[in-house]
Amino acid sequence: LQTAVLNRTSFHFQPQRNWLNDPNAPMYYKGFYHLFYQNNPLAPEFSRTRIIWGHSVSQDMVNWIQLEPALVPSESFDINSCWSGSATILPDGRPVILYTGLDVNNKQQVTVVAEPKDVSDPLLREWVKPKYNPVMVPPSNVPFNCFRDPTEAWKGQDGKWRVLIGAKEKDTEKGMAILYRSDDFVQWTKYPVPLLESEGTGMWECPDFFPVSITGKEGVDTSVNNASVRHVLKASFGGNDCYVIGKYSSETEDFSADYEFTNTSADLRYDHGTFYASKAFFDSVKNRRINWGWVIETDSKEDDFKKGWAGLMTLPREIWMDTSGKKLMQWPIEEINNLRTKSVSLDDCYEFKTGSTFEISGITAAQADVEVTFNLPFLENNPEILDADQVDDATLFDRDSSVGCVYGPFGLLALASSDLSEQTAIFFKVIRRGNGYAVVMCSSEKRSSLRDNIKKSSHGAFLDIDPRHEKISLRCLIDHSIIESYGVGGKTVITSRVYPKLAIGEAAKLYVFNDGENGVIMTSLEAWSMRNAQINSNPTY
Ligand code: DQQ
Repeated sequence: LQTAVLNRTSFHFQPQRNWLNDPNAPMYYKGFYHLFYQNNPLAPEFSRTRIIWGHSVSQDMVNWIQLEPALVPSESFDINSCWSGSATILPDGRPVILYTGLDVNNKQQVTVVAEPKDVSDPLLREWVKPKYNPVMVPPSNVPFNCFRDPTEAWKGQDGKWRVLIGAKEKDTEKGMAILYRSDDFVQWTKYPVPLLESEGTGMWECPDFFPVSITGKEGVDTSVNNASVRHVLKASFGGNDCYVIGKYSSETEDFSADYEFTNTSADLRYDHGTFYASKAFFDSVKNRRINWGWVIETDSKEDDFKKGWAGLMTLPREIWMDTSGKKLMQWPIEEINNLRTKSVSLDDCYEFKTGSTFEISGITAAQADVEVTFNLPFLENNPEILDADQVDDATLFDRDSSVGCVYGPFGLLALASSDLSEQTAIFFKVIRRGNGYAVVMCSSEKRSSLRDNIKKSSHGAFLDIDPRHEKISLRCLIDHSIIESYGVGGKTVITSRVYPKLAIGEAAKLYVFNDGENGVIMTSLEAWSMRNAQINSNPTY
């Protein structure tokens, strides 16, 4: 039991107890950031019939105050659960929520509107469900239980509202985002063709659709559409949050994406680790777009009952377009840095010869933020070495294999015990590809815990950089049972859940390591102990 308690996080969003899944309807309103979430308030497991909307508010998205639940099953259209949805701020400043009700009719999925009871309350404590609900029911080409998760609505050039609903076609595995339009947010008409669809993905959960500026880092309001933006469509399927980028016109209702979803590792992903059902919003206070995802537990149901809680939110991540216009970048919002306290830094260059490990002491390694940069000695192309294409992903992402590696594995060992019998390795490998080099970034949970009944994955992805010209940098946010790793300024992100038995509290250690055949140079390292955030520690109900 003690170990389970020590696996609880200190600066990640979660309710005090019981179950959390998807983030819902993030928004800023009258001085407060609001975050709602899928919640079973009665047990640390998903409920098939009574999911509600938990609700918390914050002024910095770091410290949160829990409020009463915002939406609970109460009417014929949502009596079996209030599932995911989104908020839209209307032009007059009033927020409105669209969510998925599981209705009295065998849990058919319908779309429901909810409005604040009192718009002068900045905390938006009470929500009402007008009598005209539901406002959408599944169309005939979609199964009754594959029609859910309305996006935030946006306004087209003609002034009409648009919204997407995640769906799947009847009798096929074709996933789609169905478009609805409305003049008044009450009467919604289905547009004849989906905004996007892909064969073979299965149901699209929690779609998200928003513009991203191609001229800078600043975010834009969801209804903005002009020559300086491209649109991102995200869908959650196959256990991953995948996205495509393209050009959208509200006049023709055409979204031409650069490529299609394939339901393979070729799809662009927000995060290559444990991460699902994310939702973004435009923060008008700081003109940025921020995204949150749900991180499920990867221990057992029995462990969840021992802990008394299950499910986390990632840190809020700012997202923007990279300079190529083809990929998103992500980075924890700057407010997270306010939790940084005691620090250690190394500015000299250190060479890490093969087989070396070096402890970063002087910080609380179980609750830390660390940034490290590596430089590789001159790389000469050696055609004798295996090409990346000759090495399968399982080998590439394996912490204990250096097959085909010019450099690596090298990186950090987080939440490690002093004998290294427990360690989560966040590492890089450099391999030859054609006339150049490819870099992979991985997070290996393989040796993360001596405990059994825990899923221990090896997550990995290609980092699109040329190691001959760019440094390899890594930022890891370590919080007891979660490690969020950001490669090269946020080009690739991997989230891991781990449940150490020895590497807990003061016993947890942090190391830099190089197991590769060739030495690598660490050019900088800065690490901080992180303070506890106030996360929903107030409730009495
Ligand atoms: N979670 C919700 C659904 C959504 C799924 C139910 C995604 O609305 O499709 O809790 O995790």
